[in-house]
Amino acid sequence: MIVPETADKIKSMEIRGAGRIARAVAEALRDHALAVRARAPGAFRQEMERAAAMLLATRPTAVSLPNAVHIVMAGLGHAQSTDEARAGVVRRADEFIRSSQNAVERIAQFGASHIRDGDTILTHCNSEVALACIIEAHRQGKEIEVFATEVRPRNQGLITIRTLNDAGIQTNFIVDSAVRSFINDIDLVIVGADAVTVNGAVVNKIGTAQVAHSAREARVNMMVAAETYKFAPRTILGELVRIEERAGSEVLPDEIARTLPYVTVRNPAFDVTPAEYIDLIVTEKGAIPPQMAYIIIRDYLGWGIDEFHTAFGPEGLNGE
Ligand code: RUB
Repeated sequence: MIVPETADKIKSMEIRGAGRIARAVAEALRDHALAVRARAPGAFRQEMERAAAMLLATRPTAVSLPNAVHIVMAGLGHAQSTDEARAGVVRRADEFIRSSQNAVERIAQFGASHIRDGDTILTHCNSEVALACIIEAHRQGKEIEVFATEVRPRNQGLITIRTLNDAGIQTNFIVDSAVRSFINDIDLVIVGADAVTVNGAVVNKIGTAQVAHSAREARVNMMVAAETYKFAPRTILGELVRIEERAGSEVLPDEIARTLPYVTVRNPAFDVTPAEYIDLIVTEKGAIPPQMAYIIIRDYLGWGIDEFHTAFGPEGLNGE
């Protein structure tokens, strides 16, 4: 029952962060393909599509999730037998997971070269790939210091400071609203992304746009670390990225909310930072200005979901 379990863990945020969600989904589809008993290829496909739909319904914003699902499901291809279809899914899932891990490593290298010895870096939320850049710079012997935000309401900042502490990196933990007070001490902001749209806007954890605004005002560079599978192909077709709004109880306990009949708690989990606030997006294909997002979608993801399957080609993710 790996698919319902994975879906529940993504919904409850036990599994969270766009890259980790994408790999968990690929793993769940692979294990499901191995477990499905259906004999006829049609029935097998139906079972896989049901599983994919369950995973897709978990969280709406991180585009890495539908991208991973489409990449893995393309393994079904035009298989003539269940065995062939199963093998296709398993191969695509393994390729995706491997290629996602490689992408994080490559971005860490590229991203670290944008960090100078002596830099103070600010990061918001908990991004595996943003932290990989910071940790790689530290590993290269650069003396760096980090400011990490708390990230209300789910406190992902706690995961970030533990990771930085374990790496032996000097870190300052601040509340989200303290960013403006410290921005003049910062040399570089590094965040991750849940989605990058065709016009180079970056969707990331709520508060990112405020951080970007402060950084722009203080002339501090803002770098986004994002694998190519976080670019949203359907934004080329005019589709908007849906911003998840989570339960108000994450912000204000129900027992208090109940006593305040005129108060509505709003809890959007993500916001949108426009391209003009972002200096650089570091992908595994290299660093690009946000205005080049279209090229990444066109060259590495295909034009839209329909072309998506073929664009990745039989060799797997990004033709690698
Ligand atoms: C996580 C978040 C992260 C991106 C990138 O939000 O906004 O910055 O997903 O993360 P949530 P990564 O905690 O709501 O999932 O670089 O790890 O993919």
